[in-house]
Amino acid sequence: MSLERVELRRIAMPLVSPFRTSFGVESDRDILIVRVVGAADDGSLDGWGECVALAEPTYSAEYVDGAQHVMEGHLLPRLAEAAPAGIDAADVGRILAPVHGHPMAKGAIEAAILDAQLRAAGVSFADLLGTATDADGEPSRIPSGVSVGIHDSVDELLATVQGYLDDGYVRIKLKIEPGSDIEHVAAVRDLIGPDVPLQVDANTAYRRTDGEHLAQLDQFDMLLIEQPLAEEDIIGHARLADEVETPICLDESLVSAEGTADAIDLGACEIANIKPGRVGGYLEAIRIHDLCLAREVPVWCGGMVETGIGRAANAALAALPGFTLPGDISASTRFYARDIVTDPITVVDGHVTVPTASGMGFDIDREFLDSVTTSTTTIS
Ligand code: OSB
Ligand code: MG
Repeated sequence: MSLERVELRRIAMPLVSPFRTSFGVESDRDILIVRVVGAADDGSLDGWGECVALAEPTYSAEYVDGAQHVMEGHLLPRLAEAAPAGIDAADVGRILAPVHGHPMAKGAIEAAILDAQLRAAGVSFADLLGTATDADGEPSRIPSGVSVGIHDSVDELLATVQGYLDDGYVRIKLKIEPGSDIEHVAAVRDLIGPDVPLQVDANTAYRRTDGEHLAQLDQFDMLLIEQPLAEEDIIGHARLADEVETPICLDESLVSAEGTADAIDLGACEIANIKPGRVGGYLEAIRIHDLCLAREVPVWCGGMVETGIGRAANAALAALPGFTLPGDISASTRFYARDIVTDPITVVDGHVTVPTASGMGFDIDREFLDSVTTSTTTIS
């Protein structure tokens, strides 16, 4: 496609309830949406991508103002210069590689271009991946897990978890931090019984010396412990994997296929959380899926509190065969009273049907999007 202009939109989206993790509390999201407008042989085309950077650099180094800044000043000019006549999503990673880091900003641009290309071809992302239908030719469905924030009291936590069980979620993930861990997990395991899959996410809140403490979680028969240690601490995670029986899963540490392969080789990554935004886009996410499948490392699709733009594409990705564990792909209503797409993700019998609308699998609710837009910067 040839790029005519790029719109960088910021939207304000209140969450239905505050979401607390070991790195902070989110009550409202300030989200950067990328729209690419261009021309194809058979007409004009349009594509949308969502940047998963949060408002503050507390989950990773990226944050939404920084993502917009690097797009305007460094990423979009490189695309315009490298491909004045046209751009293919498959080339975006290579063109932007001279800019170090900023995978969330790069991934959002690539996603918007991929969306535009697929829409122009009348093909869905699920068609491209081969995940639109299952082995019986029926529409693919993926199991839906929910990520539960840290609660002040165990009683409040149990009430929230019960609500999600009533909604049908088939897997519970609890956010933990020192002081809100063993007791909280014990109470939830007691509530949900032995058969509901359970896992925890520490978002880097522990230290290398916490192995003995974290080994107390082994008694609760959980799927995994997600990112207990710092993003850079691959060796620490490998040591922890020897000390703790529950599999260690990496999230923040995994930002590329190469790094994921190394973490696996070092014994630090027994399970991988693949988040397309964090690794620089859907194409790198597919490469990570493929290498994990070849190495028999189970993977699941994480979430970044996405709107329907990111959520639809995540669902198509999560139907690939290596995604053997339920992802954090909950209903849009888990976070937002109203979504910016006309076809928000829903959960029926604990499952999400893989979207097959052409492009990345969603259509924008333009009127509602406009109503939540706080700024638009157009680059042409
Ligand atoms: O660590 O997985 C995480 C949300 C924001 C930032 C980091 C994380 C999360 C979640 C929620 O756990 C996942 C979701 O349902 O979108
Ligand atoms: Mg995580």
